[in-house]
Amino acid sequence: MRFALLAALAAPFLFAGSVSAHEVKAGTLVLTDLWARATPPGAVAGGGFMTITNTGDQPDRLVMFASPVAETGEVHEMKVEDGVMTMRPLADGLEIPAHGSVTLAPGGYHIMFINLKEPIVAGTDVPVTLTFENAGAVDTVLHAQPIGAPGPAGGHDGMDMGGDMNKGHTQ
Ligand SMILES: [Cu+2]
Repeated sequence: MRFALLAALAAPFLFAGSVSAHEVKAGTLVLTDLWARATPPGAVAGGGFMTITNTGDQPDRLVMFASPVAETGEVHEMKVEDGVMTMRPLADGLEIPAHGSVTLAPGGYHIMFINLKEPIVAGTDVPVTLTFENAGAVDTVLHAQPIGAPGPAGGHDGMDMGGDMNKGHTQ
């Protein structure tokens, strides 16, 4: 009986495994909706996304990203220039304004896994380290969503972005 009761209690948490279930606090920052997009076998790059809210009076910056599943990581901006979707590393990092929030999402800001050592598999948690100028290094996980998933912030450019990512980072 006790086991059955525990199972019943646990079930809602198990099924609440959505991307918003997990929240990370670091200094004045709160990280939510932490997710990554699954990659097909052989893909060299992948994208990670989240919302970062700054409750403090000082701006902070996401300056570095690393993960054991990739050789390197970069903080990227994606936008349309002259009708072409391009992306580039943010040399000074990504600013999180004081009392503001920034959402990393497909088609916009993202963290980029470069030279993946293994595919990102949907349903798994991908370990990452995010380094902020003020809040310091934050170790957490991204919940991997299916290939092409638009994620919690929407977007319909899933497959296009995957193609661009591969082109952008293949020598
Ligand atoms: Cu990128």
